[in-house]
Amino acid sequence: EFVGMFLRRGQAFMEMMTYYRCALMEMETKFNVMNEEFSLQFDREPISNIKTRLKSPQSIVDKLLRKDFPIDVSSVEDNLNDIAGIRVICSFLDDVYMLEEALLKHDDVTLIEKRDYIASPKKNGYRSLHLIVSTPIFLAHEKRMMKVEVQLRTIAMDFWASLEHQINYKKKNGIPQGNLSELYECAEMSAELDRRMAELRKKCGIARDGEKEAFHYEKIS
Ligand code: 0O2
Repeated sequence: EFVGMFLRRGQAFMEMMTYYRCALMEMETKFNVMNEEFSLQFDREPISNIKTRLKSPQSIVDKLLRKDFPIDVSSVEDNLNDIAGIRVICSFLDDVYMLEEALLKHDDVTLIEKRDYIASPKKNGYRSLHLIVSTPIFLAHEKRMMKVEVQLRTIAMDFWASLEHQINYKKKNGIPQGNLSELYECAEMSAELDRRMAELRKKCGIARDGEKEAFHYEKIS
């Protein structure tokens, strides 16, 4: 019913979703450019995969209702930060923080909020670095600032989160209470994998510090 009401004000809603889609395109390009540059310099790709998603109208309305916000377009823009989401799956743990630093050096990207679930994993074991950033899109007659949720995680973190999402996250009949510790142990195992792969990388020919130094960004303007 609410979704119908929302969508009847169709034009404004469609425009807003188009702007978020454009913001995702801009953000995806930023990460692709960083990956290309790094790959050219070091013959190694810090990004394994990128996924983007726009929140569905139903989930937008559900979230507005849940949080008691008005159901209209400006309320979405003011109150919700995750309409446009980009997930950047990184090769190694260091790459997560290297890409965060590189992104935040872009002078058209402003950090609004940061949640580091790698430094402080969620109770169930979920790990990822979440950033809410604002970035401009350039339209014919205006520049619009758009919010994007960026999730940075390693392949191991994504493995756990993708499977947990299927069997437990927000599910009514998720994993029984008694088995939650096993889920947590699996998250610990994925964290251990990240640590061991980072150690192995240090031992191979690639000088991590060399990469880091050479790829240290100055503020780009
Ligand atoms: P989906 O289905 O992935 O789109 P907020 O109300 O926004 O302030 P929220 O939404 O809880 O708080 O923010 P948080 O904790 O930063 O999580 C946002 C997103 O992170 C989720 O989006 C998931 O994509 C992911 N996430 C967070 N916790 C978990 C978890 O325990 N397991 C998994 N698999 N993913 C998680 P959505 O929209 O909730 O879900």
